[in-house]
Amino acid sequence: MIDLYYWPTPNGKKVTVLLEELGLEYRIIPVNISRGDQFKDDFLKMNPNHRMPVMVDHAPKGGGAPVSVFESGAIMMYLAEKAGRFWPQDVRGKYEVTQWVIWQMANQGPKLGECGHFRRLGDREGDQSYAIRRFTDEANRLYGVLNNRLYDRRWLAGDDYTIADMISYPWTVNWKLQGQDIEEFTYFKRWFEEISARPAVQKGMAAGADLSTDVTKLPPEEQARIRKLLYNQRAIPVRVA
Ligand SMILES: N[C@@H](CCC(=O)N[C@@H](CS)C(=O)NCC(=O)O)C(=O)O
Repeated sequence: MIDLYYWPTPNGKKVTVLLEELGLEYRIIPVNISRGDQFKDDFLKMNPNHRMPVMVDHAPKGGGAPVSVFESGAIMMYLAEKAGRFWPQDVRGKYEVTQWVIWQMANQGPKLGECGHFRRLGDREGDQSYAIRRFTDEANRLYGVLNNRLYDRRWLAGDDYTIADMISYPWTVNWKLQGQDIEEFTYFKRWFEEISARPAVQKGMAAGADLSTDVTKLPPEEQARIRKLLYNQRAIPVRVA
């Protein structure tokens, strides 16, 4: 059985999409990041970076103690390798996919995350026009990278649908909120629509939908509490035994 420590955000949904595509049985353990579950001692033991998702496989290949993995990209590699699907293991195929998984983790996820952050912030922290322009342009550049890649191939790694596509998809669902126009990116749009139509993707994207709340509908004091918890985080002091 796979335990997935999860909250319904794009980084979590990458993993539920893959789990649904693989048809693996899994159990969602909610990590309410607006309540600070990511800072609890038991969670920090699994992920010192205090971020969800984390996966624990209680039946790893070869047996033995459960295997715990953090970072969505590493989790997806683990699951695809275990299942022997969506990540070829011959040297060319493997790195064709791996480079896009790393691209997503190092570029698309972090930059689109900042783009959303500054576009949502409003004027609470003063003038954000430079940051908004910087990250909206960066988002545009990244959609261009996908569009160019998909101009002459169906999927990011070529003919086959892989974890490279699954990991890059959830962050693109909010293209409008990231200040982008999907019509500018014909080849990306074709890929986006093809993935969106997959039943397993729809199921994975809906996982834990009952957990999420629309923060903008919460009372102002509650919104301020959540901002205080999530924004401007600094180092956690060492827990001395
Ligand atoms: N690179 C990490 C990023 C994970 C991440 O940023 N998770 C966010 C939610 S999308 C989180 O747990 N945030 C908690 C916080 O900001 O305190 C991954 O892909 O797993």
